[in-house]
This record gives sequence, structure tokens and C-alpha cells, in this order.
Amino acid sequence: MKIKEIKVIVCSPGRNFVTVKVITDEGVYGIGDGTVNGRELAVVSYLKDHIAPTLIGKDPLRTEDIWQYLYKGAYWRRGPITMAAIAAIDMALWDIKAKVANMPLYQLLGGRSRDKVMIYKHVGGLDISEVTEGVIAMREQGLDAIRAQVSIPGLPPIYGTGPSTDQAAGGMIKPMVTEEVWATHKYMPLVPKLFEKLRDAVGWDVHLLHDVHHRLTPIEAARLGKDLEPYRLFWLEDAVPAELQEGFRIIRQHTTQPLAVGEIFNSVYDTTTLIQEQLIDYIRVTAVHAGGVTGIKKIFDFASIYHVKSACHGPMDMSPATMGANIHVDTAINNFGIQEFTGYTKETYDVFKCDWRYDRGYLYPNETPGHGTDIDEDLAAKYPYAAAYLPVARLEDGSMTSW
Ligand code: GCO
Ligand code: MG
Repeated sequence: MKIKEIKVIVCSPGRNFVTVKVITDEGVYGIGDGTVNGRELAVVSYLKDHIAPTLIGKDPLRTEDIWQYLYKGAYWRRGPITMAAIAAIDMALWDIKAKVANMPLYQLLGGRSRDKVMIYKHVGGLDISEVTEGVIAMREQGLDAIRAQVSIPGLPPIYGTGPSTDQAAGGMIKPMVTEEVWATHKYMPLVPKLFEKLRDAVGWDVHLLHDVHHRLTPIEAARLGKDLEPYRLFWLEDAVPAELQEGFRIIRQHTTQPLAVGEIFNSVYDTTTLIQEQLIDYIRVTAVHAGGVTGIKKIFDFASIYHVKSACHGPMDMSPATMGANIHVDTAINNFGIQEFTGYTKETYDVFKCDWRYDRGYLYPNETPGHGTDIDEDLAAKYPYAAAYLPVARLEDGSMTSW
């Protein structure tokens, strides 16, 4: 079997997605996702100009060798654009391999380790009572794990908290960069009040999560972790900007609050200190941003040695193909923790045909061959690329800060 053609499909059914279709000389094809939110066309060029021509004629079943060929062979290793391009090809090759084996992908990754994949969704709101109502409503929809974010009084709504930044409504990305305002001292006292109210409202059977989105310093994060301990969060996510892995040592010294990080990581080398020193509890890499099925499997297997669990990043800015790949890895590995799943818009589900399914707080892999996601190319063509950017953030004095 040989790779005959590699198509790179860019479409925007509500938001931009970069999709790869690897077609073999025997007619079997595979689908992969290479979407990097706000930087999509960089991956398109990487795939079209620098990868596709080098893979024609290669054996698509050599998934490990092709991964290493693209990783080691580029010389310029790692980075989000390179790793997303490798991921797109890798996901498509695993899709092909599973179709050739006539099995759902999880069978090739070790077989089933669990019956269902627990997910969490997001609730945001302009004040604590609005968030509480949202969490109660989600609980009624069957969710066993819910992430809660609240707007900060005196500041305009920021990421994840209000209608202007509501991902589910697709409002977070804009045709041009918008600027948000951040003030740590206004945020810190508010979050424990939110979770006190939530525990009163929904009790202790439900997992509650919170995303700091890389906004604190280590000692601030340590303080927040301590203040949240009475409410026993499932995790505190991205408490600090994670380039400096050593920052987590300070947080860990001060709090027993479980910690999660990893959505912007793209290789196992971003995680070595964090995992080997057991500074985190959940590693949140995802198939598209960390080198595909091959990439995240390497990271999760490494994490399993150190009691760190998986938690694939999964908002709607990665395509259903990534979600399909994630669900199969989630199903197969032993050290699964949780899967983020915000769901997709109707337009996205129309373009991407999914055999995997969601039901009341849990995801179930397809039993059909492959990772269970396909693309309707004709329909995709009706949703052309539309320039879109994530916001940036400034402190109240106007200086740039982490978004
Ligand atoms: C999450 C993330 C996302 C990111 C987004 C950026 O936890 O789901 O923080 O919402 O902000 O993926 O493109
Ligand atoms: Mg996050």
C-alpha cells in the first residue's frame, strides 16, 4: 500500500479547521486535524509545501517511522506548527491502519480499558448566581464534571465568563484581535466564593474544575490553591504560564489542590520536569497539538509511570477528527483522567461526520473501523476560510499580560 495523494482542506463551518485527507493507491483514506486556532494557514503551508510532497509513495502503515521521519527529519524539531502538521498526518495514518485492520482505532492501541469516557463541559457567567444556575442546569443534563468560570466585577467579561467570550456561541474568536483587561487582585478573592456557592448548590458528588488560563505567578497560584482546598476541586488548570516548568514546584509546596496543565504543550520534552517530579496530576495535551495519536500516546505512557493522568484538551477549536482520535486513546490507556468536550455547532457536525457519540456526560468510541470521523468535502467547500483571531490581554495600566 502506498500514499497516493494528500489533500489539505481548509473550511470554516462556524470556525476554521485545517483537515488532511491521506489517500492510498488502494482507495482507503484517512482523516487528520491540523488546526491551530488563529494561526491556521501556517499549518496549511507546512503541510502543502513542506510535508505532502515528501510522503507520496510511502507506506502509510509505517506510522512510527513516518512520525520519526517528520520529527527528526525536519531538523527544526517541536513547536506548535510543526507538531500540528505532524499530528494531522499521523491521525490520518492511524485512521488508515485501523480501516485496513477493519477495527476501531482503540483496538490497535491496546484494546478497551473502560466502558465510557468521562467528559467535562464549561459553565461561565457574569456573576456567581448566573454561574450557579448554569452548573445546576448542566448537572441536570447528566454531567458528572463541570468547569466553572465567573466574570470579575469592575472588569469587562473575559475568556470563558460572559457572552462576549462564549466559546459555545463561537464568540471568542473575532475577525480582528480584541483586547481584554486583567486584574489579579480582583480575581483572587472571587474564585473561592464561587466554589463555596457551587458546593452549597450541587453538593459533593460532582467534580468541579477551574481554568486560570496562565494568568498567575507561582506564589499567587499557591495562595489560590490553598483558598480553594475546602471545595476540593477536581483540578486547578493552567495556574501559571507553563514555559517554566519549575514554577510548579512553588505551587506544589503549598497546596494539595490537584493541578492540570498542558494544552499549549506539543512534545514530551515540555513535560519532563512536571511529570518526573510529580508536580502535576493531569497532563492536558491533545492529539492535534502534540503530534497526533503517536505523540500523545508517548506522553501518556511516560506520565503513567509517575501517577499522572491524561486529560486531553478538547474545546471546539480542534476539529471532530481530533476528538475522535482522543476518544480512542482515552478508551485504550489505563491512566485516563478526563476528556474536555464542549461539543460542536450544527454546521461543524454537518461537515464532519462522526461515528463516535456523546451521551449525558460521557463519550463512546465508534465500533466502526478507524477513528470515526470523516469530512464531507463538498459541504466543506461551502464554508471558506475566514480570518479569525484570539483576543490578547492587558493589565489595567495598559501593559501586556498572558491571555
Ligand atoms: C480550554 C482552553 C481553551 C483555549 C483555546 C485557545 O481549557 O479549553 O483554555 O479554551 O483558550 O483552546 O484556542
Ligand atoms: Mg484551558
